[in-house]
Amino acid sequence: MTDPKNMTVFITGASSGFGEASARRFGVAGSKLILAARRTDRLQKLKTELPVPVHTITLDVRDRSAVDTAISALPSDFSQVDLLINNAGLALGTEPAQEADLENWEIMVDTNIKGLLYCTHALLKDMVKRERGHIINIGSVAGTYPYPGGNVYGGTKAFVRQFSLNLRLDLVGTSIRVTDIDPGLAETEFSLVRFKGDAKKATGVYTGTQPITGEDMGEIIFWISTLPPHVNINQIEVMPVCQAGGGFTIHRNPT
Ligand code: NDP
Ligand code: 8X3
Repeated sequence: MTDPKNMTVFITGASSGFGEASARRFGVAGSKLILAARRTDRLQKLKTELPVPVHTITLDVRDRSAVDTAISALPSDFSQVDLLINNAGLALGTEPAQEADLENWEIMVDTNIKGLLYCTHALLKDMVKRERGHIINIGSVAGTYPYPGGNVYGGTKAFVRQFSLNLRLDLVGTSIRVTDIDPGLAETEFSLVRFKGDAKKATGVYTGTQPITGEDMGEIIFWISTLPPHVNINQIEVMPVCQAGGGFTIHRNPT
């Protein structure tokens, strides 16, 4: 087992949902934590609740120079990152493409794709140099199964999956591990963000279901990263029992 007590874990999007739950899971296990997100107050509060050394970074992962600066300015006792959890991400809207807001598309691309790349690029070289590291990318089932209105969000998550597999290939011959996790329906602040604060619409997504929780994801991420160092989980798809992969849609003309 990879000992969590000897790990420095960098989590993007640690202010809620999967990221926050992962911080709590690794915190209980004794890992040193670097927690990044835009909402400083959330990170500060979380820090006070965790029993381990925590370095917080107010960071918008879309800002390439801010990512580079934050990583090069890590305090020396946090500078050797063993696990990067590229979790910061979002969906905006469910409109069909022909009605979608281009601004929403750009934000999703900039966050889910470019933000993930900036963080990866900033940390990867040092991991390779130290022959120690693991990058866990949070994709989505939306990257595999199309659904109405999933257009660009699904596209960004397909990128995450394929980039992870390609990254893994480039890193063969090093000790660095790469994992893509593709969750399905999970109740976090995800839908509230997607529907721009419309709580009724967001709650409706989960009505009558038992979705995955942040804690479920924290446990899965913790398991993957604490397996023996020679074991790499390449990709994992997780759905709640109430969900399954989609089928085809056929539009029929009235007869
Ligand atoms: P939440 O909305 O609860 O959490 C998203 C996190 O991402 C927040 O901490 C938010 O922090 C952070 N974030 C968003 N934009 C940025 C940014 N530009 N810079 C830095 N941080 C940012 O949702 P989840 O926990 O569910 O989402 C986590 C990941 O899981 C996302 O990548 C999402 O796409 C993916 N996912 C979610 C599923 C779900 O159904 N919930 C299913 C499959 C995948 P802040 O706003 O403070 O910056
Ligand atoms: C989130 C899963 O199906 O709501 O990535 O898009 S879904």
